[in-house]
Amino acid sequence: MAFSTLITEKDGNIALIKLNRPEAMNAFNHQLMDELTEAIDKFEADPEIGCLIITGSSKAFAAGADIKEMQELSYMDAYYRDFITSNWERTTRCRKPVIAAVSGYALGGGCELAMMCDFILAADNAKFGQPEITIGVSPGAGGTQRLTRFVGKSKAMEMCLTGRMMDAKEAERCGLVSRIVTADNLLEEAKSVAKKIAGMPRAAAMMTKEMVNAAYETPLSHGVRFERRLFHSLFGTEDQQEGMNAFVEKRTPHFKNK
Ligand code: DAK
Repeated sequence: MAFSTLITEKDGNIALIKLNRPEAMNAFNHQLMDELTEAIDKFEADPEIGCLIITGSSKAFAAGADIKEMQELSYMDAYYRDFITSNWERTTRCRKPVIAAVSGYALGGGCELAMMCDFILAADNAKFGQPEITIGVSPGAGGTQRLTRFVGKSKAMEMCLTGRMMDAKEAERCGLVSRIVTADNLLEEAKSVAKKIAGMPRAAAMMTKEMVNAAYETPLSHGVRFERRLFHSLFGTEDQQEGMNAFVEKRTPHFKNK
């Protein structure tokens, strides 16, 4: 599939989606968002793929929505056209695990996209921020909500009200990213983690993703009950039998994603 704002690659059972608008620090225009949606559709439907990675360049994961595209927008345009809403949350609807591999700037919509992924691996040069207020608006793709859930009210409020950027160390300390690797190693490490996830029994991986995500959207007692229901259902899979048999027989399991 040929895209003009993305480079995609299939590597065995994992897929890599690289945002590619170097002239604009990977800022999201309509075309990029449409292509990202199409790429996720394609990889989600591909039965070989068990995990996706979204990444950018070494300089920028993404500097947010394209300000030059937004510049002339009136309220009526934004409202009636449902400005960049139709395809914005595709990442959150992907049922397969998605890793954000962030190097350089992840600002505004870039930070929001990274937070829509299941976890963020950060390069040591990563910088996260919600600077929308400095151009007269506010986060619009979940930044005030997701950042607050990741890092707590005080830090989220400060970042959204001042536009201050957070470096990788601070992001790791406050739980925004799962861990930091050197910029040179980012892609290699992201691929290795993605391969590990893609090698897990598929249903268990997809259901585990659903369970963790439920923690953000339900009271604890509902989340625990939801977890239990899915946990029980995994006993209906061949991979559960294989995994447990292999453990008892002291051999490597051979999962069939069934
Ligand atoms: N949009 C368009 N072009 C951008 C851009 C952006 N967000 N960020 C950078 N560029 C362009 C620059 O204009 C420049 O282009 P030329 O001048 O060369 O033509 C080129 O990329 C290189 O940028 P700089 O020269 O500025 O490079 P520096 O290294 O000096 O600085 C920077 C890098 C990332 C710190 C700086 O470019 C910067 O501050 N960029 C803007 C960051 C920002 O304010 N981001 C927030 C944008 S608002 C929604 C969904 C999403 C959103 C809203 C709603 N819905 C679902 C409703 C999201 C909104 C936003 O993200």
